[in-house]
Amino acid sequence: MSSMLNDPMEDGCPEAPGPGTFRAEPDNQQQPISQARCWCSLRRGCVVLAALMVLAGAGVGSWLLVLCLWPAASPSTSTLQEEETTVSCPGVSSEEALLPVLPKTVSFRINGEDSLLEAQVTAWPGWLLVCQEGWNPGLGLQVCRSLGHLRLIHHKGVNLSDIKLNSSQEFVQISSRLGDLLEEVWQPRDNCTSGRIVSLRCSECGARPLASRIVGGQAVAPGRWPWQASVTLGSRHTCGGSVLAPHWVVTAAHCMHSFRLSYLSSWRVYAGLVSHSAVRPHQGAVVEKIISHPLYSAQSHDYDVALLRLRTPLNFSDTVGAVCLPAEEQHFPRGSQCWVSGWGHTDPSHTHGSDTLQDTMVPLLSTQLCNSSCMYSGALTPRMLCAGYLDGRADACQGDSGGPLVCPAGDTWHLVGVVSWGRGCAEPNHPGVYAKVAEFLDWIHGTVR
Ligand code: 4AZ
Repeated sequence: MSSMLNDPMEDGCPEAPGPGTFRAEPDNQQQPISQARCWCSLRRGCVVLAALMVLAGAGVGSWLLVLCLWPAASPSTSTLQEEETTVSCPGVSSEEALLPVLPKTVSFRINGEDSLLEAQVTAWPGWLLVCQEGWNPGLGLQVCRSLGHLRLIHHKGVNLSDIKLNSSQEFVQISSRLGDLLEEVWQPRDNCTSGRIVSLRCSECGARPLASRIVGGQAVAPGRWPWQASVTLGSRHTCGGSVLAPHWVVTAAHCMHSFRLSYLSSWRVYAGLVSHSAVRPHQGAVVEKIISHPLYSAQSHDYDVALLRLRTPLNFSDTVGAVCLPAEEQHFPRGSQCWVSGWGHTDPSHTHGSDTLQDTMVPLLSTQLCNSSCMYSGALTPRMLCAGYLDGRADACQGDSGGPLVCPAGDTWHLVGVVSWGRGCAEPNHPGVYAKVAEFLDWIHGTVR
């Protein structure tokens, strides 16, 4: 940075010749006429020459000046350099380039006790109820998934005459000719020809029924993160995990890879747990199947996700529940206040994890910044994201791996990252790196189907 803003004169740029360099000879009134005339024309010549030299000097000077100042004066070059410096040196400036958010053509929500499906279409004001004509179960599953739910639970048609409606309420109809492209089939209407609209229930996720009882501090009370799981090998906590459904937990592939020679039957998953000392070994759910992402790389940490299928389903309650996946095209911008939780080391110098579940808020960082030369120098792949602090204030650590990084959207929590790796823990300029769940949605849906 400093080299870019150096005074060009200091960099050996020659000084422009100033007016003081030229001086006319003093007048002498005591000289004879011819001599005086001669002296006079000589003087005139000198003046003309001096003027020419002044002009030439000024020209050369300004040319040199433009040449030396050019890099700093050119607007396009300076913008480029500022951006690069900004991104590669967070110590100097923590401003990052804003990521573009792509426009969506249709969004959904499920409203009220009747679970009525509503759609919002680009360039059309308000939320539209969805007519039943053209509806099919495949669309129901797609809508549930696009909202971050794992499954479709129930869908049905509701008579418009059975519900109270605003007189200005508008509708949207599904055009059958366009097949099942979620983005393109929604056409606004004044009414539904069938007189029926769609009611949709997706699998529950992302809710914290007991969250209102939390008063503050770092102590994690039961129910604060109901999707938090502890993945154990024998009786030993090895990694965190997140509950997606009664039979499914997502964790990091490296957790499984490190112990790939262990017996499948030695793995257990505990949910609804806060303190490990309160665990009864038989309470854990037996792991029936470990499915690591087929593209996982132990060298690069790329594709660091694995799914655990449980032999018996978890009992959902106030303290055990599923987290939502990221909704389609849901963008959590840099600075989003997300939370990471786990039983990992509370001090990088410690050799054991924490008995009680810990959590901390970590803001999302842009991958551009995190991949800069001051941080991870390009080690992040598109399947990774960073969260944490440049001053190393708080971070995930060993034993938190596989656990959740969740971000709120209203009252609903979405699993944005899976604790994956990082240089040390809470080291300045080395924030935590997470597997980016949004990149694994197709693989997760395809696997748990
Ligand atoms: C680990 O070894 C680990 N600071 C997890 C997270 C981080 C570093 C190491 C991030 O499981």
